[in-house]
Amino acid sequence: IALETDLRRAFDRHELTLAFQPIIALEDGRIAGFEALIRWDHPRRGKISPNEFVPLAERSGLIIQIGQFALEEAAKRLSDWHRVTGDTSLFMSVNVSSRQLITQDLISDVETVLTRYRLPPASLKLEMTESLVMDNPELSAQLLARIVELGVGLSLDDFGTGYSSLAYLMRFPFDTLKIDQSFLRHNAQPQRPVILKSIVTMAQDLGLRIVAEGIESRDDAASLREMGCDFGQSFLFSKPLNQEEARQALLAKD
Ligand code: G
Ligand code: G
Ligand code: MN
Ligand code: NA
Repeated sequence: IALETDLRRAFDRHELTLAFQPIIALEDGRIAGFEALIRWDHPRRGKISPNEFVPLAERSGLIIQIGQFALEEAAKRLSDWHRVTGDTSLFMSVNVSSRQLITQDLISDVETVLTRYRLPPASLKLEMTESLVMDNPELSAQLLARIVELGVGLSLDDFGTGYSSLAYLMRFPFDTLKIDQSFLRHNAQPQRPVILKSIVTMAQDLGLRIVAEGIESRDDAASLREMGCDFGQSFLFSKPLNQEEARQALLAKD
């Protein structure tokens, strides 16, 4: 409860920021886009992980305001980076939690930032986990369909870890699948290559783009690329960056 009070105050005092982790095209190593990740630097406790405060924000309802902040900030940064690089295919993926989809007028918020920052709709992606649509699958499917109608991308995060991963692909209009880190990080299981290959093949056959998270070695990056995996997102390529570092990384390319 104390932390919840702090979180509300943190929001009012602008202690929340976004970090941006590059998403790399495995084909040529360039930065194809970023995932926006919320950060809280608590005045006394230091950095607090979103794994800790996002669930809290969901319970208290503050996730609505935090989500609007993240969407707005991410869109603003993306429009700046489109301008400085001249590359409007650069994309930004923003995490959205279930509570936001159901409670917030997410669709009009998305329309607002697309217009305000004159973003090509396809350069904005919303990223969600499988647990997202558990409570209200009918409504979620309708809302997600309207987001897709705007031309905005939808990524299924943490793919392969929930029991209903495959059912989700049939039910909801995702265009990108993010392979969960646990398939790559600290994973030397003998079945791993077969499972990765199957996921990539299936995703390709479904016409989905694929991001592999948590790639640990150049060898893994190379074999994923050969399998047909489009993108990698991991510390191997880059940690999450602040906005200035991200801008520098974009301008430093080639
Ligand atoms: O960046 P880090 O590993 O600490 O992120 C932990 C988790 O927090 C990730 O799974 C991510 O999906 C989630 N997260 C990060 N930023 C946001 C956000 O803006 N909104 C929501 N709902 N979740 C976020
Ligand atoms: O659940 P989600 O995929 O949104 O979580 C993304 C989080 O995973 C980011 O906060 C990021 O810090 C973290 N992350 C990304 N790449 C790596 C990696 O290679 N190793 C580890 N340990 N964490 C990573
Ligand atoms: Mn994510
Ligand atoms: Na993930």
